[in-house]
Amino acid sequence: MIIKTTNDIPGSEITDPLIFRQRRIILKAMASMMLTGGSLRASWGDTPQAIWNNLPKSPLSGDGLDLTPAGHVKNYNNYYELAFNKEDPSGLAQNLRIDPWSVEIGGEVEKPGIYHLEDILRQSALQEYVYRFRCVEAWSMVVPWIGFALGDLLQSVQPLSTAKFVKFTALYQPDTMPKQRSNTMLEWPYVEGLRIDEAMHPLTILAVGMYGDHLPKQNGAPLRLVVPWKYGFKSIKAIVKIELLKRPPISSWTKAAPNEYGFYANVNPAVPHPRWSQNSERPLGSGFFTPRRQTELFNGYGEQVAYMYRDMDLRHFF
Ligand SMILES: Nc1nc2c(c(=O)[nH]1)N[C@H]1C(S)=C(S)[C@@H](COP(=O)(O)O)O[C@H]1N2
Ligand SMILES: [Mo]
Repeated sequence: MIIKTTNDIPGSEITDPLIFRQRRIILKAMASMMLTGGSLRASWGDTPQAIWNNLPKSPLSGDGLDLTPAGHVKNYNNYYELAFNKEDPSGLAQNLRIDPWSVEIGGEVEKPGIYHLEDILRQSALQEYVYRFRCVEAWSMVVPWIGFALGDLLQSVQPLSTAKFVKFTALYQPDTMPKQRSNTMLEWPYVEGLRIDEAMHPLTILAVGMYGDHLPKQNGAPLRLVVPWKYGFKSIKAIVKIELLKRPPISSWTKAAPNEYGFYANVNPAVPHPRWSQNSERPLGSGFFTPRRQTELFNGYGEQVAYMYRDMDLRHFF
């Protein structure tokens, strides 16, 4: 797969016509909102519902995947800033303040800055991406995310040749996040990282929605990472900062338990977690008698991503 890395190709030349058309729809809607909405600055949260319902489906979406019922995805969450239990974040997350939202982008880039989410969205080609998602705890789901390629955002700030890794930092808001307030569970804020080629890979997206609507707060609103071939903890929620770095960042989970949660965290059924097998998984919403699903290497995305790891020993690189 060829990944464009040059900065000198104008966006219009590399943008597929469908995406271009859809970008115009959003621009038009944003413009009319600013004229009629009464507020001077359109907030990203005001994006009309019609836009979310009619997005083009990314060709990267898996064929014939059975979507996990939305209710399961919205009510069974890992959000350790909020709670240890998976049933609690859907309620607790409603206290988070997420609008207005901006993302600080810096480090080894030509154009560092603080970017408002509405400006990021205005220049982004939103699409629906249907991906499998596999938590390291051996449950899994299939989610129709709405988002855009992280690589497009990174290209727009013009990475320097010294940018080898990307560090992501999540929201720190202790007055609304109980585990940050009590300073327990992990070191806060939540931090994750990718190698630059992983971050630029077309499968890697920033999601702002799912199931034809805005992202629920408990699923990482307003902006979260989705890296479908890696264990779920890499897909950091509520991103406030993106830094391009020369050296690998240390993620929160690696810091907490380096022998259990490595930097790469590529899904691999042959490498057990020290405390459980990764050989199979429980699809969310499946009945008691439904057989577990066999976990796939790179969560089934090997054809697209295996080339990035061809020099690594797959038995040990977790
Ligand atoms: N900020 C933040 N991001 C996070 C987490 C978290 O605790 N905090 N949990 C991770 C884990 S372990 C998983 S499996 C997924 C769960 O995403 P979901 O709740 O949307 O299913 O979010 C990931 N991103
Ligand atoms: Mo997870």
